Amino acid sequence: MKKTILMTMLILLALAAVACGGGPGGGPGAGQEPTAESGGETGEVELAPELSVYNWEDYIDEQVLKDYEAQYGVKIIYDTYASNEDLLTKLQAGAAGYDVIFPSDYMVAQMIELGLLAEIDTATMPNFANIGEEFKNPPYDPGNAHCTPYQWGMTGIAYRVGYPGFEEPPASWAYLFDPAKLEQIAPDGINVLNDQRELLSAALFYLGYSPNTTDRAQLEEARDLILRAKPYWKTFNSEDYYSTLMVSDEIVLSHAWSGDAAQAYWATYDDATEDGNWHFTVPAEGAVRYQDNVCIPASSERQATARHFMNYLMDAQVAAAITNYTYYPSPNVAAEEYISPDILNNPGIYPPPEVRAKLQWLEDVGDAVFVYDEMWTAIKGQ
Ligand code: SPD
Repeated sequence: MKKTILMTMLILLALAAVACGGGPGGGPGAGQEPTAESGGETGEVELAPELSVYNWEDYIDEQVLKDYEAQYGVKIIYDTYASNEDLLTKLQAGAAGYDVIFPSDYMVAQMIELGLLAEIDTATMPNFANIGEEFKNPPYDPGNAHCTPYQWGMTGIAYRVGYPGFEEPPASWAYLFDPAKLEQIAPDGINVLNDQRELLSAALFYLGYSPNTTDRAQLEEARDLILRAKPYWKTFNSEDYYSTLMVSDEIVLSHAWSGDAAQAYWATYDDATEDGNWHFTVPAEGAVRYQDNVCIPASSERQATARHFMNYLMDAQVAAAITNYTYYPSPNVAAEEYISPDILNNPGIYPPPEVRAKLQWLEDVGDAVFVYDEMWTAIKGQ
């Protein structure tokens, strides 16, 4: 398996370089003995003995965490969540104790509005210079006053290559919602993302509406479309669907995030055919593009250490190691020389302009969020 070996070598090289170097960014603070955290900025901070990190499932190379622990003596307490809304609920409950979180674009805006995020100053983070201009100063967090970009991606359809029930590629949301197609495919298994904005967006795109609509009638139409299709879907899973459902052929089609689909592709890659069993396509009606971010809850009591960890994640070699593991594109342009060419040149991971043109960001919908919540309760409750 040539490509896997190549990728493993790149990851090892990147990690060895981090281990031998003066620390990510080479900035001061590297190699300091940890003590109880004392204020200060990234370059001067005395690090806390522990840091609580809360991320999406399978969204970081564990070796990156181990390297940080070994290099800085900070023990990372790591936990995962399934959706932006689950993360929000945990933070609003107030008892989480998390120091670093990874919300998506629209959720960053919601959290800022609710006062849930701490402010940061990227001028104190030398590795922020590694982030591409395209990803800085996003509308949902002007001036990156709260968060730094982590990884990005797109939402589409992952499908089992060679399955006779659909044309290839099945580039339409009709494969999730059209009863004629569902009748044919459902016996072999369909999964949808267990994510309210994502699933409602797929339905809204299919109906020709904006994924950010605040029109109640349109949202009710999307809800009803989903409820009609729901009996045909085998699972609602956005955490481990690619490893437990796709790779094992429990299903033939999944609503999917691009990096997760790429993981299934590589997990089933066959040297003989030089292909994987799972491909990814972006529906013609339009699809979501997202940017996940590294942020610090306002409630964190270890904010200086959290900022130090944020800076570490933006090191070029660390960011490359993460992308080489997750298969999600990195906003870190300095990382590109360390990212496997198989990933950089894969249009299912780094989309070409004609695909990018079909993608739309999810935005904070203001008070309409309560209508989205209501639709989601109806969808999951029936
Ligand atoms: N397995 C990691 C999935 C993280 C994907 N980001 C979610 C974006 C939601 N709009």
